This record gives sequence, C-alpha cells and structure tokens, in this order.
Amino acid sequence: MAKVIVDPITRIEGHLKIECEVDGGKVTDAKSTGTLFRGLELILQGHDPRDAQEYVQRICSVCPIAHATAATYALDDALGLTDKIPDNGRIVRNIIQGANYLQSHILHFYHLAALDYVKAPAGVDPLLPQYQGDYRLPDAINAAAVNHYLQALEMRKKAHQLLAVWGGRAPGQRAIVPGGVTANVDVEKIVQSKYLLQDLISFIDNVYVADVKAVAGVYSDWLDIGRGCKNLLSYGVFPQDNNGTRLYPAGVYVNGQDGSFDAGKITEDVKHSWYVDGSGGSKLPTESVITPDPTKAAGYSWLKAPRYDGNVMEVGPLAKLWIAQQPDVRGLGDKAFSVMGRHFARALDASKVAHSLMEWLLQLKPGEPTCAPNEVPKSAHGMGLTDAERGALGHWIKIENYKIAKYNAVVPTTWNAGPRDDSDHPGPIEQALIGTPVKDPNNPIELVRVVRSFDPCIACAVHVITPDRKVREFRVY
Ligand code: NFE
Repeated sequence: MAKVIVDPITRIEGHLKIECEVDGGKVTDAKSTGTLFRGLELILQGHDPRDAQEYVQRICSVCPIAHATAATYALDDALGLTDKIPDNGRIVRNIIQGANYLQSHILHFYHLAALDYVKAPAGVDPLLPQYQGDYRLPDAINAAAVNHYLQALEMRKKAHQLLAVWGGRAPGQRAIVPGGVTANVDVEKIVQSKYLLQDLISFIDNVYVADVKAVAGVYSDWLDIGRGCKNLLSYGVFPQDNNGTRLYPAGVYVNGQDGSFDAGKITEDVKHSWYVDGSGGSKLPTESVITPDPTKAAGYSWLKAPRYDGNVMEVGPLAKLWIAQQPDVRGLGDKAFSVMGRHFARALDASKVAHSLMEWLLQLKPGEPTCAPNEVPKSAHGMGLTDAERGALGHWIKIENYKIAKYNAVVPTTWNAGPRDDSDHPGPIEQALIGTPVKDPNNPIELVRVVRSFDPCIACAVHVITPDRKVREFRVY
C-alpha cells in the first residue's frame, strides 16, 4: 500500500492538500484538507453592515461577485428589501455576476484543468511543467487546444471588461449594494456590453464547448471515474423577479430522488475540523462557532463539513444543471457523476449564462432606477443564497446595535472539499477519489484530474510519501 500526498494541489484556487491510500492500483481511502484558516467572518464583526459586500469580495478574487451577491441578498433580507429591488438593479446584478461566471469557467477549463489532458509543447511556459500522462488527443486537436489557451486569456479579459462596464472595476466590483446597484443604466453601456458579449458567446459555443466535447470523447473512460456522493444541491441563481423565480431553480437530488430545497436543513459539522466543538453536534449556519482549535486531535482540515438534512452533497455546475433538468446532462445518466460530466456541465453552464446575459441586456430600461432606498435597522437577521461559479453559496448575517454582530459564509468548496462529518461520512471530493485508479503513485495525475473536475478554489511543492515514509519533492504542476 502506498500513501500519496499531494500538497498543495496546484492549478486550483486556494490551499488544498489531499492524502490518499493506494492499494492494488486504486485509491482505498482519501482525506481532503483545507490548509488555511480564513477567519474573514471574524473581521466583519463590528463593521457597518453595508460594508459586508465589500469585505467579503476579499475572500477570493475568482468569485468575488458571488460573495458580494450573497452578502447583498443577506442584507436585502435583513433590511426588508427583497421585494423592492428595481428591475434594473436586479438585472445589472445578474449581468455582473454572469460576466464573472464566464471568466471563471473559461479560466477553469483552459488555464487550470485542460493541461491534465492536453500535452504542452516542449519549452512553453507557463504550460510546463505538467504531470506525465496518457495524453491522447489527436495532434491537430491538441495543437488547437494549446492555441485556445492563449485565446482564452483574451476572452477572460473581455469578460472582465464586461463586468467592469457595470461594476466599475474587475475583479472586485463596486456596484452591487443592498437594494440594487449603484450603476446607472444607459444605452452606451448596453451597446458596449453587447459588443463584448458577442465575442464571448462565439468563443464559448464554438471553441469551449467543442473542446470539452472533444476531450470527453477521447477520454471517455473519465465518464466513469470520480462518481462521488451522487447527492446534489443548488440554491438556484440569477433572480428573474422579486418573487423567488431564478434562471436556475433551487433544488436537491438525494439518494436518486429530486426534491425541493429547504434552507432550514443546512447544518455544519466540525468533528474533523480545526474548530472548537462548542456544545457538539451539527449546527445551523446561524449558530455555528468560528473559534479555531488547531491542536484538535480529530481535526484534519480548516474546512467545516456542511450537510443537508444530514446528507453529503456535491455542489457546482453539475448539481445546478442536473437539478434544472438540463437534458444533455440528465441524458448522461450515471456518467454525469464523473470527471468529464463535471467539465461538460460547466461548459454548458457557460453557454446558457452567456446567452442569458444577452437577453438581460435587452431587458434593461435606460434612465430608470437601479436601487431601492434603505436604512440599517438596529437589529435584524438575514440570509443570502446564490449559486457561485463553484456551487451553492450562503451568507448569514446578524445585525445588533446597527453593526455586524455575527457573520457566516458557507461556500461551495466547503461543501465539496470538506472533511468527514460527525458521522464520519467522507466529503464529496473524498468520496470521488475513493476507487480512482492510480497507475503510478509517483505521478498521481489521476488524483488531480478528479480534484480539479470540482474546480476547487493554490501553488508550491508536491510531496509524495512512499510506504517507507520518505518524502520526495517535485516541482509543482
Ligand atoms: Ni474562490 Fe468560490 C466560487 C465561492 S469556491 S472561488 O465559485 O463562493 O468556494
């Protein structure tokens, strides 16, 4: 038996380590460890609630808009604004969040994951170094994909420009606030956005989706690897009105059954997380304690273990499109729950969001209001739920004496990359790793293919520990 540790997992965002036991050429056990304490919720305490959407964007610069969105939804809820958002405000929020979806999904496929399947030409940084692997794309497709790596950088720039038209800057925009947005709507911005979006739609439909299909066709065995827990959760995203209708609906898929979503069933476990247990047991997000305990014996991650009605749940584009009954994803059946299923769902998601962005631009009304006036109450509670690029994202806020008394963000990668829960059930990435074939423990490309398919939100040295516990160091791929 070999113990394989990849720390950090590179070409993802954030700080993640995985530790696998490999026996008979397959992973028999896996542990996923978030190696950095975040603590941003603690920084928020004592601040003006209307600053929350500014602070939380600093959690991550790949998905800052999702955090700003969840924070403002929580504030809309706390300030009694949810049914008062002007159409323009709701639509501009969607446009800013949608633009970030496009840059994030393009980034993930071309600049983070594709090099697990596309052979980089000799001597081309930053495409090299990469793991040794069974790179099997026909030469012409491989060469085109390398070209698309560079084209994708241009496309990310356009998506950021689109975001900045409405958000003032990218990645950390300034427009999304409680009640709507600070941006005004004018014809020039709409025209500029359509111009940028046309190029993005063309790239996503003709290049990104086509490349994912080509890779999935050649690596079709990866439609049977990385199944995971097969329970899915989405909070839904992109409000279409002020009554709760979203472009993608909220929902769950548990033990093979579709179900409706109930926010009251979200809990967090910390038995294996480096946090103080408090009174012990699963906690609602409003009750969970964020007191670090790095010496906890049973702990092995800074991530908590979120659960839905006690179930381990995968979140992300696959969950969202499956729950939305998207026919191409549903049509894959069991194969959707796989490494390639996740890449395919993410590409289809990018296409749907890009086309929806065009529709939203046409719905804007130049000159009309974009924000509802508002006031911070002395005390209130709020919950803001959206689906970030990587899946279900929730923020919970408690206001006391006009200030933030408590804040909690339960983020997509906490759902996907979290550790075992109080019942010792492994998290989604841990489950997806178990059973994965590993040809050479010294070159664990299969493990990073599984982990990267979840698009977790890193960089440095890879340590692979052999049974005699000798640590060897490699350059980072
Ligand atoms: Ni840092 Fe994020 C997204 C959020 S993942 S990328 O999408 O929320 O936890």
